[in-house]
Amino acid sequence: MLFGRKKKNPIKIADKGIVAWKYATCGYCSTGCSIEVGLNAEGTPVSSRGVADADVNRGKLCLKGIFEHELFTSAGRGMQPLLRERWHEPWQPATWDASLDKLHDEIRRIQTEHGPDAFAIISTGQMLTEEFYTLGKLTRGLIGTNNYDGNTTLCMSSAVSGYKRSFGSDGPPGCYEDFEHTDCLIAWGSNLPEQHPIIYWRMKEAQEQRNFTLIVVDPRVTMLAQNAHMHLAITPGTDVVLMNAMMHVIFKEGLEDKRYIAANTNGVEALMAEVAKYDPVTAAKICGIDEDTIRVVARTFARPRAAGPLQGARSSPSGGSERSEQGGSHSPAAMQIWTMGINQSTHGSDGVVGINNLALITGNVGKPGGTSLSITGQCNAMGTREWSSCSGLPNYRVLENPQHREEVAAFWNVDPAFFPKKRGMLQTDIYQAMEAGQIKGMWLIATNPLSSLPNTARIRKAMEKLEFCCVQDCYQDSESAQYAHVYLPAGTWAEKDGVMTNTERRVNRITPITPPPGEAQPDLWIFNRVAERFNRGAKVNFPEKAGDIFLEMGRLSVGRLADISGMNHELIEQHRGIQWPYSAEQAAFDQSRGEAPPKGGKRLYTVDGSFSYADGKAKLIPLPFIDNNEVPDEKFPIWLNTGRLIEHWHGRTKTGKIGNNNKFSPIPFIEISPDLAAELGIQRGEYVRMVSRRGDAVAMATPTQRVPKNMVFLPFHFHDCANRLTLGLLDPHSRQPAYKQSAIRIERIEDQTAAAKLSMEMRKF
Ligand SMILES: Nc1nc2c(c(=O)[nH]1)N[C@H]1C(S)=C(S)[C@@H](COP(=O)(O)OP(=O)(O)OC[C@H]3O[C@@H](n4cnc5c(=O)[nH]c(N)nc54)[C@H](O)[C@@H]3O)O[C@H]1N2
Ligand SMILES: Nc1nc2c(c(=O)[nH]1)N[C@H]1C(S)=C(S)[C@@H](COP(=O)(O)OP(=O)(O)OC[C@H]3O[C@@H](n4cnc5c(=O)[nH]c(N)nc54)[C@H](O)[C@@H]3O)O[C@H]1N2
Ligand code: SF4
Ligand SMILES: [Mo]
Repeated sequence: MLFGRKKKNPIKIADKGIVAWKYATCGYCSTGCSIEVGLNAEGTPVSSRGVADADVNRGKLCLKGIFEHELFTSAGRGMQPLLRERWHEPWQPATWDASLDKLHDEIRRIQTEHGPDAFAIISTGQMLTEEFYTLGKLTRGLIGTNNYDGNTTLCMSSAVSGYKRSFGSDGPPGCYEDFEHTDCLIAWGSNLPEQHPIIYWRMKEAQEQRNFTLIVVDPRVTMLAQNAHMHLAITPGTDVVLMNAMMHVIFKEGLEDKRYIAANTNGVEALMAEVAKYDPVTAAKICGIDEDTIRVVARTFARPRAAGPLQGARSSPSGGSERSEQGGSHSPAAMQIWTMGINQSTHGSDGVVGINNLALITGNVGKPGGTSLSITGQCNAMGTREWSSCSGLPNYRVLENPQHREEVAAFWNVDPAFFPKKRGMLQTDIYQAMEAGQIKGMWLIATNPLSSLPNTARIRKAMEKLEFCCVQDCYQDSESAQYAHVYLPAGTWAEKDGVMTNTERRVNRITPITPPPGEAQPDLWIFNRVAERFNRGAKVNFPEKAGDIFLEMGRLSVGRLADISGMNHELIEQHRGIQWPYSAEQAAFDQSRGEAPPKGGKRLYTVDGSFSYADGKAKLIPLPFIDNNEVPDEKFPIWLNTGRLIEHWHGRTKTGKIGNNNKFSPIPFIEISPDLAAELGIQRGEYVRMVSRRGDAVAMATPTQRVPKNMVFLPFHFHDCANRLTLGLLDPHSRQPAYKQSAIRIERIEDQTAAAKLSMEMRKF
């Protein structure tokens, strides 16, 4: 007998008439989920699903991945190249030839008139790796500007800089499987359930099995904090103080791993001398975490099993010894992950070094469950770090090293003297140079600084000053295109062919599922056409096919940290991604064993003395703390914390047009404490005005206990909103902006109708 809904109104899953599924990797976040897109008989993409036998996501997707196929036909896509003489004039449709000639001619004109570095190229973490490599070859090998950088300066540059300072090279040493081996996880400034939902799911599954201790450091009660054994609501921007105090306790109580420190590190004496100043009593006054909590967290991290499960924790159902992958027993392991709460700070690079210090002094690098794992942001922020040449030359080679310059010049057939001898400006510095009139032209590729850089008013002024700007974006309505003289319509995601690298160094494949709309072209095609214009005489080789470019990159990677010489497009797709390093030698060995899946590199630095510094040792670096942030005061008494929501992606050029994403938060809002709202006379659902020293913005008030009384949280996804307010002081090492620490005041708005109208304008789409 049928009951209820089954009988009355059974749910029917619409038959979309899918005849084929095609393979890709999700193009939003760096989790790197394997996706299949379903095509109907007409070849139209109509559905997306997770790939069951992919190790990363095991069949799952989050709500961005599930609707990703809707991008192909979403509103605002660029269909043809556009040209205009001045940025405030109307656009004129143009041919590809005319647009690309214009780009070439303006680059050369500006370089001739003002010097080679007066033209800047800004790239992204959201293209495919073969595209990054090709753009790098074009920029470093033919165009020759040293002011070439990417939006990763807004995102991962603190992690990159911190890894380089500690370990001698960039490259996250851990993997998702570490959750299955760890005894303690500290998450610093990372809202995993919303920003990396499938990594969160992997972590949660592992935690349900073994109930390791989870400690979350975040000024907000995020969903991750709600799930933690301990939530440390830190004073914004002071994580380094907490880290120093934890190290103080670890050394004082003799909890450090002396053998590991002796075999693998330099600098322990200087570190001990510095952290001696950060006793928990003194530190507590700065970072807002009480002294007892500091001690418990330090002990739990250094001795995760001796400390036993924290309050509320169930005892671990499985013992310890079987956790070693090799089958033998291994010591308790503790790991740390972090994201923008650390990187986006004036102490971003130091925060990363502090995390690495904690990992090194307790011997928690390169072992199962013991790692210091930066959770990457954009889908291919890793690919750009490895291959774009933004910060140097391919595969973590640096411009400062003459041997690296020689190697790459010989490989590309260019003159090594053409390469600069040191890295040029980073993106944030490039904007300041634009303001100062040193940079006259710009090519923006897959990034939207007018929405994403701090202090929009200043960015506008800088963009208005440009003699020439080219925007290459899959959407014509990106805010930055307002200031462009040339607009190049690009394909996106699975309209293109190539690979991306995820947070755990897994290289995964995207196959071209559908062509770009109208006359739009894949970014790779655009770079190759630009290259033809600079490569008279075809001196440098630019292969057309992504698969061939990948093999070329493989040859350039032999013996390097990110060795991919054992991979090719087919093998990658077949195994749903392979982690680097994976050398040709390893591939030959794997092949000789028959069908076994490739043994890519799960972890880095797994044996003593294998760090990238010349002596194989990592550096322990003292971190004195100077508070240079903008902090709340009488005039601007509230912290402005900015970040993200699960349903939206950055400036919403994509998710703002997908109904099933946009409906969850179509207008800007703030999380505000009910007590603060009451004090200001603000009701739930009313619009408020936020004022900083830079500007003002309007958002709807949603009272919630998630934020302390002296802080509001504002998602930065909305047009002309969060970054009108942010200051974005730069980290001295990474030049990354402190997006999460600005001071504002909040004002009640009398005329709610006018405010609602303004807020609708901010939704833009
Ligand atoms: N849905 C969705 N997912 C995304 C993205 C997206 O736009 N949408 N973007 C991707 C990208 S590029 C990135 S970089 C990642 C970002 O991923 P996350 O960094 O996890 O996300 P955010 O919301 O920027 O910030 C994380 C947390 O940092 C906290 N925080 C603020 N100040 C401090 C501080 O001083 N100390 C500490 N410890 N924490 C602090 C905030 O309260 C916030 O909860 O997400 C990626 N995933
Ligand atoms: N206040 C505040 N500001 C922030 C942050 C914060 O936490 N708070 N976070 C910062 C961080 S971590 C990041 S990563 C940045 C992100 O900053 P942006 O890079 O500016 O953000 P997106 O909106 O993702 O911009 C990507 C652009 O590329 C286009 N695009 C997408 N795919 C393709 C493609 O395949 N080809 C081409 N040619 N175009 C494509 C999109 O339409 C979009 O216009 O924002 C930063 N800004
Ligand atoms: S978790 Fe990230 S990679 Fe996976 S489906 Fe969601 S947005 Fe895509
Ligand atoms: Mo990011």
